[in-house]
Amino acid sequence: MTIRTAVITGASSGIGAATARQLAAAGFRVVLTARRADRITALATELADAGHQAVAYPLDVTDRAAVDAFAAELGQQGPVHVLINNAGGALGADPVATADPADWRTMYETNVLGTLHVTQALLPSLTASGDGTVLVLSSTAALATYEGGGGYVAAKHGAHVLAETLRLELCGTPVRVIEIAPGMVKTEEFARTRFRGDETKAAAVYQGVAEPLLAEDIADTITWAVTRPAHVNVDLLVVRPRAQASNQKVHRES
Ligand code: 8X3
Repeated sequence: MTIRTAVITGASSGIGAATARQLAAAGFRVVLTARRADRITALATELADAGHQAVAYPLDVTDRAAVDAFAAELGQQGPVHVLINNAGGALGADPVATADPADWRTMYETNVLGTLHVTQALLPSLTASGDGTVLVLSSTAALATYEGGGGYVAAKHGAHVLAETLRLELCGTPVRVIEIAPGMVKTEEFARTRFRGDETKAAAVYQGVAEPLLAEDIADTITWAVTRPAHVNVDLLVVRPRAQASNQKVHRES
């Protein structure tokens, strides 16, 4: 059987890196993309040393020309079977009244247009594979809002709509569209990036939560979803820690 190829965006840390490790362990050839070349190169080396097939391709998903060049180069190596649209993130937690429009623009560009770019560029290859999967990593912020969530919530709602619309449009083709919507996941960078390096604010997000989800929990969910038989489409899966019942209902032990 030919080895299946999975492309992971945002593979330099957190959920993306954990997903790369788990998909490699599940037998995929993994193509790691992110802006930070040093990180994905180190991860590709780690995976290759462990006997897996892994390559690193530095890429900014907001750069359409670069994404097209990436897809053209990858296309010469055979079909892509799985695309994990993981690149994205939050910037700021300001109220709508005072949020910086530049943050909103950046979040839309990474979470929505980045996903659009890579999906459009790889869709011919995913279709040609005869059994393709597009996975959109959204968020519980894609489904409901909260105070201070504004720009991130709007962007993740955009990613959710992209996934829903694409699933409708691809019905009848050999490509399925999966959306995974995680709640609170404690990664090394998500909250730190959101609060621009303010460790106190970042730590407060998880304060008192006994067991927030970890990147490995979501990687496990992603790996499960993409390894279901081809006729099984996990449309939308919401994953939260047990201590979180909604975006704002979080059990914290003082
Ligand atoms: C992360 C979940 O609650 O920080 O996607 O918006 S939340």
